[in-house]
Amino acid sequence: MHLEVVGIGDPPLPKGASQLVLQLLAETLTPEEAEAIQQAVAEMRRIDWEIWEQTEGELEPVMRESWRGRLKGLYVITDPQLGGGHLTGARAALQGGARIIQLRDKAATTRQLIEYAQALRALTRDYDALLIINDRLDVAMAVGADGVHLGQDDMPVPLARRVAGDALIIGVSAETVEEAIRAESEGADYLGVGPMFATATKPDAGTPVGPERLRQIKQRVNIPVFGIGGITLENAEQVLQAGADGICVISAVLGAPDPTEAAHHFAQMLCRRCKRHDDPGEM
Ligand code: TZP
Ligand code: MG
Repeated sequence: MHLEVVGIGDPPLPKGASQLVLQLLAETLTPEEAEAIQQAVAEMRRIDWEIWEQTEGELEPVMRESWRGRLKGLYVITDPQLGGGHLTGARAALQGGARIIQLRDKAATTRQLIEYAQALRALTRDYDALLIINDRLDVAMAVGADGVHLGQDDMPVPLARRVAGDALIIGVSAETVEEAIRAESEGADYLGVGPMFATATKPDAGTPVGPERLRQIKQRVNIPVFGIGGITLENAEQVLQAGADGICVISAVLGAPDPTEAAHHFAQMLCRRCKRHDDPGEM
């Protein structure tokens, strides 16, 4: 009996299917035929693996480049206490024009986080927006989020990269120029620099570093930089003037009487700035 591999199958056979087929045919196959089928299956697996290895190497840089263009604009971090909770708040922010949503909840159990993250994954897909998970690389990977955001006390970037590979955005909080340069050299995809101004949302955020720090950091790194902390519609222009690629907010959007309207004002401000710089980006 001669068997030739003609395709991998569409849809592919479920895992273990070849064993099942062999069991079903066990009484009708000669040992030589069974051996030939086993070899054909092994060959298919080898071809499958080769294709995976080749395309993975080619696709990842392309994927990373496509994110670069999306790491800008209005970035809203959800809060369980603000804007009606994670889902309602995120929906309002997206309706107003947010392009990136981060799930941040320091009190939730892992199971709750997974549930929020899964719901936010579906929602952000509807709006073609990015989903980033704060702190938890495992949750980000489990729900197919676009990325994870890590602080200076969280998992070191090289280790996160080792676990996640290139197919995940890694954002890093940086307060100083040194932290920013290190994060970029370790493989961070974007930075959150702050706190820009005093904020009550994160009591341990530290002394404000101001837009000037963001300007210094922008001069030293090539990855996108977001200003964060105490940003309002009144002071956001200072952060943009300092060179921010986007702004990251919680209370100014989710604590507003109408979060969609607040997000819309921020998005318009960012959009006007893009037009001034002849940037065809949508935000
Ligand atoms: N990281 C630095 S400041 C901050 C975080 C999460 C809080 C930002 O919240 P707000 O309400 O926009 O100041
Ligand atoms: Mg953190």
